[in-house]
Amino acid sequence: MSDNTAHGEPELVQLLTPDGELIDHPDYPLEIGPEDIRGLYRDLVLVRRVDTEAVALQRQGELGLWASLLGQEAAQIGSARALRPQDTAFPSYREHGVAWVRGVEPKALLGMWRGVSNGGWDPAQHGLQLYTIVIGSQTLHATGYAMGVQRDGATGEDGSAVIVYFGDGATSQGDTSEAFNFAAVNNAPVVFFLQNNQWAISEPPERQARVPLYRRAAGFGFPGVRIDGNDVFASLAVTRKAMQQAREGQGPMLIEAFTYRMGAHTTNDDPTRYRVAAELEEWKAKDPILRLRAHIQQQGLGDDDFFTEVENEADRLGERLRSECRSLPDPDPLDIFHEVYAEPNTQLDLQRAEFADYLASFEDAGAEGGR
Ligand SMILES: Cc1ncc(C[n+]2csc(CCOP(=O)(O)OP(=O)(O)O)c2C)c(N)n1
Ligand SMILES: [Mg+2]
Repeated sequence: MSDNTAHGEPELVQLLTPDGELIDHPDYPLEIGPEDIRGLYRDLVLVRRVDTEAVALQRQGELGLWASLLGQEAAQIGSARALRPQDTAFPSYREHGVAWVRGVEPKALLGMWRGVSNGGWDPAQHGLQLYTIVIGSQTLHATGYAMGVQRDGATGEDGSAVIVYFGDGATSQGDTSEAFNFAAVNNAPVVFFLQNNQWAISEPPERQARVPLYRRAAGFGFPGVRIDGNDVFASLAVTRKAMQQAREGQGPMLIEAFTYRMGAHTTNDDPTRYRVAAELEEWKAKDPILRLRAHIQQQGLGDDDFFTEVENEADRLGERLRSECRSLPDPDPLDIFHEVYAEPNTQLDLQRAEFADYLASFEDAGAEGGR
């Protein structure tokens, strides 16, 4: 496959057009039945609802912050549905769709963004590591982990592989380049899943790279491909193949999912300060949910009852999340000390005691009738 079309534009693997039409791709066959297609639609709709509710909860003061995945549902759901239970995923902080597929309860995500938990789920149980805010750092964690998987002899046709999610902005971090190189020279079973959502807060990709990001893999000696990130089928089929190749000892691959962050960077951000409304309108026409809905309707894979049931399920989910979020218990302030080391140690004991005294000083002040 050549790197360029005749017009010099990068190729984009697309299996599902914005109109809902299915296109065959010689390298990435889509092996999926009607039940799974309906399942993908349900995932997309429910995850968008989790996101919408979370943004609203933040606006009502119930969450400290939220990073919206609006627009990136297909990239996340497709790639995560390509994983096997024994695979391990390393997320950034916007991977609510991946968490959903890996069986993490949305209320665990809400707990983290509400500030009442330090993570929220057991990484080993879900095959999903905790969210990482330090941009790009998880690419190194994933590569090291993949090298461990390789050394444990856990790869092979029925074995496991690793996937790491990161953003366009993360490609400007040294960590990401180091991870690419380590993965390449060690032939590590890791898939680099880059969601190019066109923005790193207020920085567009043109200010971060002179070449399309997927081509960077070639310089490190492994394949890179750009996919339509709003196409859940492309995300599924390409990730499946990349994970299988990684398991079978063919080393890393970079998948650049070309998508768009339709919301703000986080609830603290106002994107109208740095991007024009027309851009959003252009991407709305490529909405990942609308195109799968169109496909299902055109192919007669689901009737009105199906769509109504998914909508009703989303309503029930929203209602449940609102009440679960409001009733999340506040942790004991000293709990944080339990989460640092597996074994106790003197330094930490001293710090805990000092912090306990500090907290008690407020109670004393209150008892003395102070402020
Ligand atoms: C090492 C580091 N530097 C800077 C930041 C501040 N920061 C938070 S998000 C962000 C942009 C990340 O953009 P991108 O990788 O495209 O991910 P996106 O938010 O678009 O999903 C930056 C610079 C950080 N969290 N970590
Ligand atoms: Mg980005």
